[in-house]
Amino acid sequence: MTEFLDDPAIRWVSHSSHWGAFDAGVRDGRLIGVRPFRHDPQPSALTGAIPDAVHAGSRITTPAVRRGFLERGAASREARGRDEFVAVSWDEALDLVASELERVRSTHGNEAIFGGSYGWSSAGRFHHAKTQLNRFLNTIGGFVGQIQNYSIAAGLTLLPHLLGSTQACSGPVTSWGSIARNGGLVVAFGGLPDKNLQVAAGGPAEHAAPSAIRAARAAGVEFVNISPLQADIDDGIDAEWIAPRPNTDTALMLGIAHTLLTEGLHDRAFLDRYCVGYDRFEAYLAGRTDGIEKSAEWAAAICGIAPATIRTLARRMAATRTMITMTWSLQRADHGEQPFWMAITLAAMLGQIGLPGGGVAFGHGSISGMGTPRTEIASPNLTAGVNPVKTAIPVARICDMFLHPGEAYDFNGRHCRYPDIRLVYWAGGNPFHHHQDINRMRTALRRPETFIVNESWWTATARFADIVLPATTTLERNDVGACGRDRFIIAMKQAIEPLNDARNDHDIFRGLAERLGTLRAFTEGRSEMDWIRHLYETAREQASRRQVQLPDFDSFWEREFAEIEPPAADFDLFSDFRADPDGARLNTPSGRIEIYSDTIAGFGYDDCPGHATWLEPAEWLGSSQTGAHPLHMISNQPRNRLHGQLDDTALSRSGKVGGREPLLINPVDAAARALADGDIVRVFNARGSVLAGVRITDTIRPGVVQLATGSWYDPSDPARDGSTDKHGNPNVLTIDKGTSRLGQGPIAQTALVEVERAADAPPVTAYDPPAIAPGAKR
Ligand SMILES: Nc1nc2c(c(=O)[nH]1)N[C@H]1C(S)=C(S)[C@@H](COP(=O)(O)OP(=O)(O)OC[C@H]3O[C@@H](n4cnc5c(=O)[nH]c(N)nc54)[C@H](O)[C@@H]3O)O[C@H]1N2
Ligand SMILES: Nc1nc2c(c(=O)[nH]1)N[C@H]1C(S)=C(S)[C@@H](COP(=O)(O)OP(=O)(O)OC[C@H]3O[C@@H](n4cnc5c(=O)[nH]c(N)nc54)[C@H](O)[C@@H]3O)O[C@H]1N2
Ligand SMILES: [Mo]
Repeated sequence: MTEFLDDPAIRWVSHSSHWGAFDAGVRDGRLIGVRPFRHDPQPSALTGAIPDAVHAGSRITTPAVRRGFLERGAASREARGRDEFVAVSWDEALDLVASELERVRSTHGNEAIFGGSYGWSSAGRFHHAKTQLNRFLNTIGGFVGQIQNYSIAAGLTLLPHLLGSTQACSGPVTSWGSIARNGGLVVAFGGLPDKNLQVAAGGPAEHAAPSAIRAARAAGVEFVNISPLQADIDDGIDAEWIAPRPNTDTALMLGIAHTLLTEGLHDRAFLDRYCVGYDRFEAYLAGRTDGIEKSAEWAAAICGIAPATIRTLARRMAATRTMITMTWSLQRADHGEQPFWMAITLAAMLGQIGLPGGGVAFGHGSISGMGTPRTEIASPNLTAGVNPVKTAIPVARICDMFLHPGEAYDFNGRHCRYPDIRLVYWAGGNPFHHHQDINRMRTALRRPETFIVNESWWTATARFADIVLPATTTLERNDVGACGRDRFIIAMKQAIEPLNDARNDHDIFRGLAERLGTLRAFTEGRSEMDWIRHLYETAREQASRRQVQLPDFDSFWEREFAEIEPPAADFDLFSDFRADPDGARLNTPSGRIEIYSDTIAGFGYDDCPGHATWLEPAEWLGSSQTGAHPLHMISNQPRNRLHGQLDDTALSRSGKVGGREPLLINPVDAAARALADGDIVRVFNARGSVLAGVRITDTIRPGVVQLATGSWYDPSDPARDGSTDKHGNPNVLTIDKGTSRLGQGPIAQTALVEVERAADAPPVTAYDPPAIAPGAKR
């Protein structure tokens, strides 16, 4: 990289991304390299992949319409994902989209338009594609949306009932500084994977967590990594590794709680003063309600950890200042509410919630900035406005909605009905990346009459659309980058001209708003730079009301970043509640921590009762289904990408095995199948099959395999549902079901599979753009 840094012909342009801020090096209208933001102590390698992504062959080069849709409209929807595309002009494409929107809203009403459009979009806060789409749709009468997110759907729904807010999982949470100064032990369920700490929505300009974790270790804090994967805590931290069966952490924690109870190590005074419902939980723990004591032996039989290990850990947690931190992944599993509820219950029994460096939190290992909180101010953000349509579905119930219009479902105490969707518009998300059971989704996505996608690359979602509109990448436009968990606001300056025929999402919706007569409401008369200035100045004004001074817009734009001073003090979650439980009561019905929730119990859900409970997941290593599919698949976040973003780059490809996503497998399981490192295997279950490349390692628990998310879905026969994905997208294998009737969250971490050597290994073609026929009228 260094040889070009001094080249005087290179122009360096300030920019940012979900994985960090950087300067983009531009020569002759091309992005040729990046150099990391100078105030970033540990820049992510992901920024280095940006030039590859921007200039990838998989960029969409023209507005395109599926041939069947062009000729026969909605009647051709069965051909979605099978048809060829025809190139059209921007005017033709926008006319067609506008007339489809008009047709659907005048015939069926706005409740037939699905604009939830879940997805991370880009870091720039003005050109945030999903918000631009939602804002535009609001001007034409609204749309059906999605609530919660794929990351922490169950947690976001559960925690307000127990703790009165979502803060314990959305942050800020207890700071690493406090843990270093006051803590003794960090028990990390799901570990603290450094791969995840590269990322935060809107741009982590300062990657502060990895060094803060190392500093806590250097200060003498000890770490326990409770995860099927040893690599979930960096080697340098020297953590003890306890590897339970996946999705059995609730049973493990019950075993720990039982030890605390029988050895009198639980804090009765804390439970009495700060919590409600402990006695009802204790009756369950001790087996008074169901005749089963949740002893260490009972837990061991479920989670596969020796009773002595469970007891030792319980005593150690009680003997020192302990922080229980849990990654979000644990609630992306069947009954994912339970591990979160049980972690809170266990922390309450230890009596350390609200003490410096102790207690419980969710996500220290999930995303940058969770344990390195900054002064709380609002970031620059585009608002979507008011949606006249009040119907929104739990985020991960999209396919149920398409497949079962009008049907009833339960959600967080409410009885709801799925709307009847005719038109789907996606911008800034990739359901073929994020949603479970892709083969089921292929069927579901053929139900609506019209499917429109704005994308920069030919993702599987774009390939499944009727109308595809090519969007610019951030480097092709001006914006402001800001993340609610980071101290820096970054000027994202346009580095290159829009490539090919791409347009900004904002300009796409401007063109549609013009056609539908809502231009003024959509743009409010502002240009791109007017908007960026406006968003920044609004945030600056709000900050100054909280005694945080930011430079004016012109100074910010010239200096290229604005900095919020780091907070002087450590932060401890719930310290105010601990100091004054009456004055700072929680926003729960009791004002206390609800170990037993009357509200949730009152919903009468057998899949989410009134206190933390061990409930068998739909599939797990203790189930009867292990005969045909004996391995539990973990599909966690990828190290070399953000979800599906950046997959078409040398960096992401460098991590693959034989061009496929690596499948981590224990030597015992590999030997039983006569597999060697580097083999291409077929990973399968009743829902589908994918090819992957074998990586044998004893850093994974026997019986568990790991296949990270993000390799672009690449069906060997795109015309047929159920054909093998050649590339290793785990969502071909995952289950499309809600965590429970409470949270209805996605359950990607619950899936059994079998693995065998692949009979043949056709080449990966996911990055090859589809053939596009020239349009007649061009
Ligand atoms: N099996 C399994 N599945 C999972 C998970 C898991 O752990 N396991 N995790 C889940 C989680 S936590 C999440 S958050 C989701 C993530 O799911 P998504 O957020 O849908 O994944 P991304 O790949 O980030 O999709 C963003 C898309 O927006 C496009 N894009 C970027 N910038 C722009 C732009 O300016 N304009 C337009 N129009 N498009 C743009 C990108 O090219 C990309 O295709 O996945 C979920 N799915
Ligand atoms: N590099 C990179 N970083 C990312 C992302 C990315 O795509 N790439 N995505 C970002 C997003 S959108 C999100 S929401 C966060 C998600 O953050 P997380 O949900 O925390 O991320 P994961 O990597 O899915 O899970 C963390 C670890 O939990 C372990 N685990 C899985 N199931 C179980 C279980 O049942 N029990 C136990 N004890 N451990 C289990 C896995 O081994 C896994 O490595 O990550 C963010 N960070
Ligand atoms: Mo996420």
